Amino acid sequence: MKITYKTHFARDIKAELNGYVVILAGWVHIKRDLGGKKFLILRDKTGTVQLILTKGKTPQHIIEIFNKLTRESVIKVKGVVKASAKAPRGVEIEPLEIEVLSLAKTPLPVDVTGKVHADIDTRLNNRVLDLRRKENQAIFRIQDTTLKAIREKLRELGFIEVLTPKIIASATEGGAQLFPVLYFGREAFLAQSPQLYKELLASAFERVFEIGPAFRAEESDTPYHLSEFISVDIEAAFMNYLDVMNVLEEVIYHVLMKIRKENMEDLKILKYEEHFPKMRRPIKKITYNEAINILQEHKYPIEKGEDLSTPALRKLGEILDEEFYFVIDWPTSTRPFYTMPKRDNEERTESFDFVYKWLEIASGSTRIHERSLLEKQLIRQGLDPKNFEYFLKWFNWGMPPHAGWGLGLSRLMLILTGAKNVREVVLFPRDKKRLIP
Ligand code: AMO
Repeated sequence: MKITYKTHFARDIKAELNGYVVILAGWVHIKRDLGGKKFLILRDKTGTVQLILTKGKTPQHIIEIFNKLTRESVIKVKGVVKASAKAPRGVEIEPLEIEVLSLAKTPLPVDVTGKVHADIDTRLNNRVLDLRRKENQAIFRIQDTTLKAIREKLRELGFIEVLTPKIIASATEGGAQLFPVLYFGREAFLAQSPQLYKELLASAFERVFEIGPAFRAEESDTPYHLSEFISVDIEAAFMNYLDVMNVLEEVIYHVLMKIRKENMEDLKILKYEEHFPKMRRPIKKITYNEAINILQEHKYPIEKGEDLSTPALRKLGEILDEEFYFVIDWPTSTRPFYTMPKRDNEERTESFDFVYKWLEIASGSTRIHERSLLEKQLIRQGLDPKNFEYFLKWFNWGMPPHAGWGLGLSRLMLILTGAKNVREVVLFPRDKKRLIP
């Protein structure tokens, strides 16, 4: 497609184009003035290319524009491609015209070239500039491949993409982390998860998925929690928790393959290509009881019934020596009301967490599809079935057995990029302290 502002991207400029006139547009990445020769590194979404200005050869008005240019200014350049052994990538541009499209102020609040280190708060305060750094460009290209691969595999497996409301009437994942919303004088909440809607949709479409925001008023300030995150959710009728674990394995395996194929350069930019996750298939499954026994055998202080904290999972991951594993059959008391109890032991559920080394990436379960059992579980958790009537009533008219999972996209991105904090892999993260930018 022909556009007004450029004929080529930086990456397209190769020595073979020697002598051609091209038009480029982008940002002033670096300026270097050596007197007789002046260099400008121009950056666009594909990388950088060098412009060379030579005293006595380059027209004087172009040299004057160069002198006034500041870093991160936006320019359009018409110039001649020159093959040159001395230039980066063996090619440079001799400008014939430079048009300044937007002159940047000085000084810059963060360095885009990556030479000057800034802490994460400074970077997030200046996020739009920070996102121009090549590491961030790599992270969000990997995210793009990830989203594409997830959609591709789920569609191949017969799921359709749906979008559910984010302003809702009641809690699904426990009440404490709800964000209240004043909804025309009534009480409403931001959705913690699409849980109830995806279950209802499974009774209409059998297999659905959603990639959308989830909101949780997270008090805890950790590298793994945000108050708004993107949740990848599936729900499938006529599947149980074992089936949807298989779906998850297929999806994650496909994502890993796709990134290896399409984002090798990005993994190199992030110096992560050697540490990129490897999946042993089928993924190991251990029960919650086995996990507790293993931890106790290794003198880790934990009792049956307790949740597995991050330190407990760290220990477990070390002992198991697996990158990916499932912990299955969790105690009923640790799971939400909609989780199906096991047929032979109602103190345990048909549920799982999907863990990478020690980080929970996803969780899921078989769901209860019988109204009376659902009501019993609501009451058992201290909830009033009356408040869930808008959900429960649909169980009167043909709710199939179903199962599903929810996966935190930002946590998945940590293991796909090597980043250590979910704030690094979210464009504009939201946490207790941060509402802007
Ligand atoms: P759960 O509450 O375990 O399950 O959430 C699913 C996954 O979402 C991610 N996650 C978070 N990511 C970032 N910040 C947070 N505050 C945060 N909270 C959760 C985690 C987690 O594994 N409805 C069920 C899923 C299901 O059974 O289908 C649910 O929401 O990666």
